Amino acid sequence: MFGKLREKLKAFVKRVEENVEREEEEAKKKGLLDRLIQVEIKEKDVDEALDELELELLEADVALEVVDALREKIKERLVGKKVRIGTDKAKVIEEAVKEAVLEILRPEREVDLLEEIKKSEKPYVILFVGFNGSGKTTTIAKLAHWLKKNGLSVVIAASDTFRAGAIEQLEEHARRVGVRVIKHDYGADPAAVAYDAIQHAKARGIDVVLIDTAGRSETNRNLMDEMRKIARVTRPNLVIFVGDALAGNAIVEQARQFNEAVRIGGVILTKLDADARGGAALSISHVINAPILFVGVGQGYDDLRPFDEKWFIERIFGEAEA
Ligand SMILES: Nc1nc2c(ncn2[C@@H]2O[C@H](COP(=O)(O)OP(=O)(O)O)[C@@H](O)[C@H]2O)c(=O)[nH]1
Ligand SMILES: [Mg+2]
Repeated sequence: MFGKLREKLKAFVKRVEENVEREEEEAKKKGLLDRLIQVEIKEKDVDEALDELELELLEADVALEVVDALREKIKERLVGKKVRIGTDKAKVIEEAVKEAVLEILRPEREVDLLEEIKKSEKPYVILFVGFNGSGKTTTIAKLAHWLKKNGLSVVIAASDTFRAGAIEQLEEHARRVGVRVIKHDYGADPAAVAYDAIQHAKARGIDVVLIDTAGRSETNRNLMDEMRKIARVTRPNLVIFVGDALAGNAIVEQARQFNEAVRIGGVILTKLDADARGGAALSISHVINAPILFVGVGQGYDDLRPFDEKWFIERIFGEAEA
């Protein structure tokens, strides 16, 4: 997981460390070391290393604006920093990089989903959006399972009325996690299905409605228009964008599009168990200004992990192999 990002950031730390060590050597040669107890990290020690890092991050699927922001933040922290002679320079440099990454990841708004659901009027409605194959239906089953484990009742709206087999696939997942599905026939209006599910939940005091949607639309209707209509009819408490981490930078663009149509409040990234790069995870919340709520780390119903920045940082910089 995130192997590439890990490798590149570590390589950057090493390059800067070498430069700072060279500064120390030069000071020694000039006989300055007696009086010197610390070396200062200079702009030239980081600039070239940052140029290289920039390219590598783009290769690792980090979005351009995030690369720029990261560059600024790392530079801000490193240039002018004084490192005591004989201390572990790599550690000091790594700390600066970690802080910069944390700042990129930390959302402006934290969302505590269980808290929000508990304090909201019933039912709490979550609309799931994302392209075909991104993992929406699987993720809905996982989330339903997680919500049930946390003592909440759930109903699912089968609003993907377009893709062949979508309703049966959802019903099978729902059966396995023990949750009811509200459905119409294929070709039905997805907004009407979602509306019925909400009425059903209201009538029975169900806590949460999860709305599954199609990732592609009929040729005569635009996907974004369809999402707008569902949102208009159902007034969801939360719109979750589900993105396939393997699609890399493309999902950042997808999220941007959906975000313009229906304001995204949270992100779930799937298939992180197979993600070699990690750039999308680093980029997405910064770009659309919404937190990553969970990550999918496998195909089982328990393979949904609440996301937090510290866990991500540990995958990147920690001892545990990513
Ligand atoms: N390895 C892995 N596969 C996943 C994950 N989430 C979803 N998938 C798989 O991705 C495929 C598409 O998922 P689906 O839920 O049908 O996507 P949808 O079209 O957005 O509804 C399925 O084969 C899922 O099993 C995950 O976290 N890890
Ligand atoms: Mg689906």
